[in-house]
Amino acid sequence: MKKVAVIMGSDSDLPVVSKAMDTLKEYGVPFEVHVYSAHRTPEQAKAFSENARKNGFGVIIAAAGKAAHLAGALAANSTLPVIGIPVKSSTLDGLDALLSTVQMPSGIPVATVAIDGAANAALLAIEILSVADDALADKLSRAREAASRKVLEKDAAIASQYNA
Ligand code: RP5
Repeated sequence: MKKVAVIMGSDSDLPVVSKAMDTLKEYGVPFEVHVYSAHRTPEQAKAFSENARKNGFGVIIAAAGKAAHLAGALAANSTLPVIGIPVKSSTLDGLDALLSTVQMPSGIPVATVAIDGAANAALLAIEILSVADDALADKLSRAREAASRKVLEKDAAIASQYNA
């Protein structure tokens, strides 16, 4: 199976990003984690993304806050799918990072999840890998069914409490 790269702009992003690692572990998807910054270590970020495909990666997740250029910078140097996580780390509540991550110019896409949406970033990466992996696709379906059952149980509990 291809690996998922999880790159964060700073170790201060880890509390948010760790949810992506938890989700990848849950699905048994191999991953590698690094701290590379588009601004503070641009050479390392470039070298990583340039070599990511030949190093066995299938998807890159990139998390950054403030003027969040990391996902775009990695996407500029790789044709692998890149998923951006805007991190809420500033006085602007993450809106700065959201806009910096999502507003990519045509030709260099970044699939952007919600502010601090690390679990969804991992799920989207898993869904991408599942295109070529039936066992992974089955796990995803089973998880969706289990999540639906939980909501239906909650519906039944609340409905029985309030409905005549
Ligand atoms: C971004 O700046 C990082 O991704 C982080 O969210 C933010 C603040 O970084 P630190 O100053 O906490 O290292 O590049």
